[in-house]
Amino acid sequence: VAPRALIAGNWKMNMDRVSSEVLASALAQNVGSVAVDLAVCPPSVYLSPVSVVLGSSGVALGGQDCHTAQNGAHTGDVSPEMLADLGCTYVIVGHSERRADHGEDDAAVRAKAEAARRAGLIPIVCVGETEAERDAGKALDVVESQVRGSVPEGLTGATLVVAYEPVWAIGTGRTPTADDVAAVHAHIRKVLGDLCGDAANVRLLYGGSVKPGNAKELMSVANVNGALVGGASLKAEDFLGIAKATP
Ligand code: G2H
Repeated sequence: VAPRALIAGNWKMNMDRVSSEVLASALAQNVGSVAVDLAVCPPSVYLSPVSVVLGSSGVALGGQDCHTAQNGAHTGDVSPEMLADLGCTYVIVGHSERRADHGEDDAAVRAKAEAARRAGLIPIVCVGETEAERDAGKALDVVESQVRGSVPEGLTGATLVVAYEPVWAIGTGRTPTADDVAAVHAHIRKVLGDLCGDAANVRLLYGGSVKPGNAKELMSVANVNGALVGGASLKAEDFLGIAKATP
């Protein structure tokens, strides 16, 4: 049996306080109409108001990044314990925008994933090849090396989510073919077999230009257990449309 799908919204650096609350409220009111798990990852400054609006609706909350330390002299950073304190269940680590903008390598991402577990959070570990790497026929090798370098050993389906996000598909409107996604996800599942006791239960999300119009095809691919959604997570109708298209 495949794990229950997770549709997670990565709001990135978008929204303001009021629009965050309006969006969260719409999701909280409609979560009962979808048969998948929903999560939203707002900017850290809006976690608290969004948490209040989500309440006990069942829509989960996540951070977009975390530091490795619990506290200390780290100006501007947020610890996983702080995210947990605000009611987060998840934290995204190693998003390609973090890897590119903040020089995070696999070792840094892995340390963040370990810190997330220390705080009781479920890390959503992101991996994905660049366009040049895909064109060179290296997509599977690159993704395998990112998974081996970024995913701590010993996690389980209950404590780990992995998101495959081809860098060239992020925010571009371009997506890989279903066959390409199937090949990468099958490979990630196989590699996780070396790292996790129950790799079959780890949710593998696809991310990169997921929209209501392509969700059915992408979410029906073998070994795809949900989506990490950026742009289309900013409108309740689109986000719920993706959730409804997910088996
Ligand atoms: C990929 C995705 C969300 P978008 O980064 O993580 O963003 O759906 O806008 O391509």
